[in-house]
Amino acid sequence: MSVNVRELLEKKCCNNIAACTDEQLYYGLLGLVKELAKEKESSNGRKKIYYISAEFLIGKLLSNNLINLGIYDEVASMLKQYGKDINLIEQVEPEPSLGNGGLGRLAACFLDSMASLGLNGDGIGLNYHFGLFLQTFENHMQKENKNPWMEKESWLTRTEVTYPVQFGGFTVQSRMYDLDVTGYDNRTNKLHLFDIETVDENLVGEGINFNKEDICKNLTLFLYPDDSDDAGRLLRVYQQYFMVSNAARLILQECRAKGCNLYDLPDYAAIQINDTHPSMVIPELIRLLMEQGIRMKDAIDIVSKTCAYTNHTILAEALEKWPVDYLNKAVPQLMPIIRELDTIVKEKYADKSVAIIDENNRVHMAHMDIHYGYSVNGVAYLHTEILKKNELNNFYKIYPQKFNNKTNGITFRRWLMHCNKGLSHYLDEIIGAGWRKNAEELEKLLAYADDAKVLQKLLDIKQENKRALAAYLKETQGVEIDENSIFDIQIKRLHEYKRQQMNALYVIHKYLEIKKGKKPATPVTVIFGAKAAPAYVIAKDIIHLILCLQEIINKDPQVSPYLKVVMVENYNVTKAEKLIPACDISQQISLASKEASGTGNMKFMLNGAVILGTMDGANVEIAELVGEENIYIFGESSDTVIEHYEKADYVSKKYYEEDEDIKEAVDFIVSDALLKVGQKENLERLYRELLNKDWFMTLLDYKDYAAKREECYKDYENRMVWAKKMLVNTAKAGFFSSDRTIAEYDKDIWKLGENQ
Ligand code: 26V
Repeated sequence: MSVNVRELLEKKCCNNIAACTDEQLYYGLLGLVKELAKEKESSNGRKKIYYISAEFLIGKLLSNNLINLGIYDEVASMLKQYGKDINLIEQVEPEPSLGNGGLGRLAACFLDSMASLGLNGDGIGLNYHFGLFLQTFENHMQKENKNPWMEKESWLTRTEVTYPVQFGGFTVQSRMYDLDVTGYDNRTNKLHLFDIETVDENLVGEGINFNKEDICKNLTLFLYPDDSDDAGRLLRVYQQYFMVSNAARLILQECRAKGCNLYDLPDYAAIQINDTHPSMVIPELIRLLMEQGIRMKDAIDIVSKTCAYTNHTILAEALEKWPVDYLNKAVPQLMPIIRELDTIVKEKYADKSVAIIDENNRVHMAHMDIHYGYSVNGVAYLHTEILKKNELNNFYKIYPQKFNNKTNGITFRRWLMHCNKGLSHYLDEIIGAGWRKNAEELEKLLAYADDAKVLQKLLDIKQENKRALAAYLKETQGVEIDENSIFDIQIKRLHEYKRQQMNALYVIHKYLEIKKGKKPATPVTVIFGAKAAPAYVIAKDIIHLILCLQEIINKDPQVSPYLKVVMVENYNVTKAEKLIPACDISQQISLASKEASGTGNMKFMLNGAVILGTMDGANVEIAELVGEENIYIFGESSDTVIEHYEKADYVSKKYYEEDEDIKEAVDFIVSDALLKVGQKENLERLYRELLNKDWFMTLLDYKDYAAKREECYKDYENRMVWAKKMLVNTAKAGFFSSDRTIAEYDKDIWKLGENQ
């Protein structure tokens, strides 16, 4: 890079870097990055991909941008000369938590890969003033607080793009804000976030409560507002329409400017609908095309060749179905179009399961996407197969050619180069830096699988990362953990299907075992990080259980030298970046068939952690790649699980009654020891849930899980054998680069190359 970053930064920092505070330097660097990013903007390419998503969980941007612009090392060492530490400067940046979990983080990784591959592709979403709630723990319970991230000066750039957006009975005026998406040694794309100027942050009262009805003041206030009541759900409809109406207008405007006559829209734009949240873009585009004088039939045809849909879950409760009443109230102009789309489907197909509007007057958003989009993709091999064979089988029979798989991926810029500099530099040393551009080159590492020196170095790097995590947890949460213990980690959203409760049952078992005198060869630190949706009662009960266990176990002098439990407060992208490189064992223990893909699993393997997991989501592909000696697989298969659901023959109580260990662990939830620190109501509810329902079959897999976990711990004792597993995991992670995923999306779905 030829720019003189020192000069540029000095210009932004009054010529005196040494005298600047970390805060001043952060803002100086922010300005510098914006300037450099601008030079790489490009108007190349007729066709553009528009990735519309209600969530972009981008995380902090400074380091990522410096890495992608190729000046991270230069900036870090220059600052060091002035006695400044880039790590401290990074801490000044607030994290934009504009997503819930996997889906939002995937969208952020995809934007990074599009720009890094030089694809003409922008993201479109909403400019939430408060991201996913900030989590604190009080009395061993989760508390939600607002999570601001915007500052007067930020990565956002206000644009002059603004549209009137009409709702039933009133209109709002939008404004577009842009974030630069810097590609790794490549072009700069944009993330367009729409907002309104009338948002009132003072609407927020205690915690995250606010008046859900005042749309002009609350429209872009919160990410994914609580939808446990009608007002919350309706607000989501307003948000979704606002997002897609702006998106549709922007897309049409950009295409027209490039000479598109609207009939040839598919030659200028591909629109990826990320889950069903942006689905209303289909009727909205049809409506806007008709406003331009295009006949409905033609408008439908144009839009059907432009939009493609990605499914991220098979959980029925997560597949959006909006009541017609809601849509009539919020977006009455769309209902005639949706009705017509539904009529066309009903005239063609008698099968009620493929209708858009069902007998209860609910609009199935995914059904609209599948009928009126040209591609439907799942996010891992197993997931796509389940969609085809089970969940969406009736659609697959109609449109087999639309269905395709795109196994998820992660950006190695953030999830290795940024978060694990020790490993990154060592990889450069032994296999060269080619992996930074071509992830498959990580396979070169396999040549060192039996090289004791390399294996020892991998262990040393891991140890260093564990030390750094221990120091961070001490500083931020005041907990002390043993850096020489096994770091056994489960970090992800809290959901029963992900089965944090199964992990907790094992912790109970281990605790009771140690109390009885059976000590592990190496101490174990079990780390959790998870936010529960504010209205998800059982998920919050599981957090309560884990926090109570943390209290009891860590304070028990007999046990705590051998077992510790840590629930990381406010788990987010920044914390993931510290936890993942320090992990020995990664828990990926969802009930088979339920986790569409998972992307944490990929981040962990890349950083040399070994997975303990079920044959679910992308674990299936990971297992295939690393081989059975480098992953710990347990539990029933997805076929068996699906059969249990079909026959409704799973009875958790049977497992409880027939197994002493299970009974002992489950009973402990309502034992005197726990009731002394925890809340009776929460613990008893969770106990009853496990015994009488256990919808995600925790007890079905528990025994196999506990046995595999023991095997894992035993194998860890032979450190060289373990290090080889670490090496193979890193070496085989290349397939899970989001550059590969995005190249596949482009080749099979977007086809930008053919349309330039
Ligand atoms: C949404 C909801 C909303 C209502 C309450 C329950 C519930 C449960 C799950 C969801 C799923 C949201 C969509 C999502 O984040 N899916 C994740 O997408 C990732 C990227 O494709 C994938 O790796 C994860 O397996 C999948 O869960």
